[in-house]
Amino acid sequence: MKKQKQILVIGSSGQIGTELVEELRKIYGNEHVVASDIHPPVNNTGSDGPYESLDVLQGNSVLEIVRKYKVTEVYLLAAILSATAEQSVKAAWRLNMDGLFNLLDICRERKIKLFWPSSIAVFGPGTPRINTPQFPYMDPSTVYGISKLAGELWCEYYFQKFGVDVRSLRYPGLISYKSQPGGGTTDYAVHIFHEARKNNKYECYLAEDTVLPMMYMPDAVRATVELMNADFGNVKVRSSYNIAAISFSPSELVKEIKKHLPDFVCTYKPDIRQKYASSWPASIDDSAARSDWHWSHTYNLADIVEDMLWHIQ
Ligand code: NAD
Ligand code: AKB
Repeated sequence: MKKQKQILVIGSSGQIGTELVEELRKIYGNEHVVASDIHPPVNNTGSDGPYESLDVLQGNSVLEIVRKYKVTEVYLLAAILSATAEQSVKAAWRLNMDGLFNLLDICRERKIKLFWPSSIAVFGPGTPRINTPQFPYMDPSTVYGISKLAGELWCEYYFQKFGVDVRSLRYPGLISYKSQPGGGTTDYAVHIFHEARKNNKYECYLAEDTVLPMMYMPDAVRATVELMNADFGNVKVRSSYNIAAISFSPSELVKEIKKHLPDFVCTYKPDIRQKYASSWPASIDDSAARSDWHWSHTYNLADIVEDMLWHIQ
């Protein structure tokens, strides 16, 4: 008989955590998925199972929770995202790196499986922008991207040297309606729906032709669960997998929204986030994920817009 998983999600109150906890509890049962965050969940989400207030930078507290629940699998989501990180460079580096080290060491000691997300922010101005390969030249220009690239290398190191079963995805910009995004460059693609519904207008901080890779949250959550459940031998990339769904620009998104809300108006006033976005890929080659563990996305742009507008009333 397979051993029952005991899962710990760290950073569970955020954009991904809110939905990942929900999905993991559906699959494994509420009591087998412990949500944890330094901030309590919004709107009582996640209250259908155990929740622990936890600062990932306090290694001993993490270890205590791991022991208390006999954790076998951790999803480490606590991080500071690209735009916020640039305003608080040292704090971002500390959280994004020390948080990861705490978990890599605990997982090594206790033979725990670890999921740690990377990002398209690992790529930089010198990386090919179209169909960015799995292993291209990488020169991230944000502290967030640098921390993610360093994190990928540490994951690979802990796998090679200590056998830690750590798995990772380079998420593109994620679109969702259940919680607000946490301070990234791609957040416009969520805010725009709320503003469209509320005010029928939006001022976008990226230029209208800035194409970025994006994904709907249900696809991202499914990819995460599928990667974690893939056979050990099929997980051949131990830094982080490219995964992709769709790519679009703000003006293409606006065009799709206008099919539902014809009076919606979007204006453009690029700010510093334009610089980060311009250094990231426009599209991603995720053939390694597709062939190693059979990743494929479900939602295209029209599906996402329809579903987002339906849920945000
Ligand atoms: P988010 O900012 O919405 O959530 C992060 C959560 O971590 C927050 O709830 C926050 O309270 C919590 N947190 C912060 N400091 C903490 C600490 N010291 N201890 C415990 N918890 C703490 O971020 P998200 O969008 O859910 O992203 C989760 C992960 O996925 C991050 O590593 C991020 O870099 C990565 N990622 C996200 C996206 C995206 O578009 N959302 C894209 C690529 C990668
Ligand atoms: C951000 O914009 O910082 C995130 C990401 C792509 O990592 N959404």
